[in-house]
Amino acid sequence: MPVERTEHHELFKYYEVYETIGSGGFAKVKLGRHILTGENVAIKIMNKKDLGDDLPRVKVEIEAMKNLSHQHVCRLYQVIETSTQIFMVLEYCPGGELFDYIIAKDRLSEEETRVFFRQIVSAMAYVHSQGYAHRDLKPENLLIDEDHNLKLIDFGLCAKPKGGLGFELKTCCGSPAYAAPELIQGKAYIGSEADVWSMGVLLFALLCGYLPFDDDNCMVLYRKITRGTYENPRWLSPGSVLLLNQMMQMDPKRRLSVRHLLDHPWVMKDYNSPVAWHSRQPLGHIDEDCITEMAVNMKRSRASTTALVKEWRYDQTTATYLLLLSKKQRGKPVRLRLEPAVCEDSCSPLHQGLQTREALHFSEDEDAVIVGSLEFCSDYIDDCPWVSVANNKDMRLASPSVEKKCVYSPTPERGRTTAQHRQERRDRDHGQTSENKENIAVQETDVEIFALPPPRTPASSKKNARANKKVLTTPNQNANVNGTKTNAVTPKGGGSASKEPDKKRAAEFKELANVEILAFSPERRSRSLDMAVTGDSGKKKRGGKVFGSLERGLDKMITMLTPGKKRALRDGPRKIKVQYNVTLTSQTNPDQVLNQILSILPEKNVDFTQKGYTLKCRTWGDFGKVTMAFELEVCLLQRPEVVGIRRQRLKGDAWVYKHLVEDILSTSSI
Ligand code: 6BB
Repeated sequence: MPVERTEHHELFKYYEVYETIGSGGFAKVKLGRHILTGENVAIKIMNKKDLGDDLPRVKVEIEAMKNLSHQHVCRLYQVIETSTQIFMVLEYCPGGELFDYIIAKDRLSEEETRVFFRQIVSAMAYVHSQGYAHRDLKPENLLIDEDHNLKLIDFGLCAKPKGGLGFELKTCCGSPAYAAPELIQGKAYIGSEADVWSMGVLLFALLCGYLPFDDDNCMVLYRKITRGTYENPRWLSPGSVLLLNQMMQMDPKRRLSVRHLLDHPWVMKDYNSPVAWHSRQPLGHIDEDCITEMAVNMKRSRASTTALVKEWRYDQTTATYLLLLSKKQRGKPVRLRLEPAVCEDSCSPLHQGLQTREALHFSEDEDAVIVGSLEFCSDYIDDCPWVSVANNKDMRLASPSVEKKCVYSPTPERGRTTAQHRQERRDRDHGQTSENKENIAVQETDVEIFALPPPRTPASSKKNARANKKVLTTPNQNANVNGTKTNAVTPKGGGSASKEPDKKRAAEFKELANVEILAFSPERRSRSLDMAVTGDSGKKKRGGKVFGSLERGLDKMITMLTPGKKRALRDGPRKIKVQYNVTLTSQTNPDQVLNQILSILPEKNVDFTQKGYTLKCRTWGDFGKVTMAFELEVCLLQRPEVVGIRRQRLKGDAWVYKHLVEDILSTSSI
């Protein structure tokens, strides 16, 4: 999706744009930071030409999201439309997809499921109350925010029947595995009833870690759904079995309604209160503190500021108001960055010479990283509250891996060395302003979970932009066993708080560090794999044979290394803290783990490019289309001191990805 500089004018005026965190369909989602509030956002980027017939879907999504404001629905802040692009600026959910959370834990306990499920019921009751059916409910469409609360996303398939939700719909849409039988059969259906079926499938996935109806073959899958029979694994409580049965009723009229779910005994257990589904952020309400701050900043009267906000144009005014409100709700000061005196003119990406192609590159390559204005702000960097703060919690794909990159790429990119990272961190820490500290303090929770990116300084980034360019002009391409182009080991350089009882959940989230060790011990991984295939609890044992063959593989890999490659590996993998998308190994040698994975990928028909310890993996479909894209990064964990593998799905079916990655990691015998 190469994008012209001019097309991003509006975006860069208000946001710093970081790396891609996912893509699907015709959208790419990038991390961003709203310059005026300093708040993180997710930016969904769509190219109108690529959208083609899907353009109406985007319009539907935008219209729906403008009308929805709820604690468990992802908030839309701003829409920027150019002649070729549409940008949706959305609420930031650093916890990623519920899907990844489930697979990281294998499955959730009934208690944890209940916490999430109550939030899902709350969101759906609200969405239905506004006359919408979502029609694409699945764990990939529920994101986890920084307080570990769920946020519903992707309203592209939603419907708002003119006569109300009681009116029938005809379009069959959504993901087949979650689709109600009446949809599959092409019958007219009631949107809210179909949503309840999907919620039943979702509940099953939470409690079991796999789907009730699943098959690679679509027709077989449809038959399973229309038969409506699934197996209840032995660990389900009688209460769970009953609820699932009531939700996955073939006859939509006999299915539970969301209204009945609100105070269902299973849902109420341990809470003794029905689900609170009313919006805590109703659309009409205007917050006076936010208005005051905006009025001061804009040098306008409060009355005219209020009038401007009330237009709800989903422009910079709406975004600033909503993000300020979000700050307030999270206990942060209701403050905007001073402009223009301190650094608007000097630090705004718009004014920072970002016009250079190099600085602005968006590309097909997921790696292309745009880091707002940082490198162009040398004189002001310590004074700009948001510029030097590395509070973007999920920057894993950004600078550290870029520096190690050595793939053929049409895009110029920047890179730095580990030593520079360290120096930059020292510089950053030294020059931190009080506002920086405030920003860091409130994000401590995340620091526990997500690795922070090393900050950038203008000088170092520029220097390395040049250095990295050189690397990119001398790619080292090899062919893998599939005959596809693959880069072998050639790294370069250094290697709204919810009122549901969520405090407890946030603490649990932090404790994931411990849970993970259990969840991803080799035994557990193979159990999960077996479970997915056979439905039993799996007791697969590993023999010494696998280890022997791996050692042979490793030997082969080491022999293949050129001095340059060895140097690259010497700089080592990233050190990160345990997060739930990290699989722990029992090994302490990252190179060994890397080589084990490298030797397995071709066997699994996975094409990859390597950047240091990060493997960017792809699978291809019949028509030369990428069916799946994901990353595997070998990293060092601190507690316990073992090698971990960070996984990140970028594209493709979530469950197919789960099976494939489990397969790779268990075959690698790590
Ligand atoms: C969104 C988001 C909001 O992402 C690929 C698709 C909001 C994503 C996020 C994250 C991880 C880290 C930091 C932020 C609205 N629509 C779509 C959105 C879709 C991608 C999610 C990840 N998988 N925050 N984040 F997901």
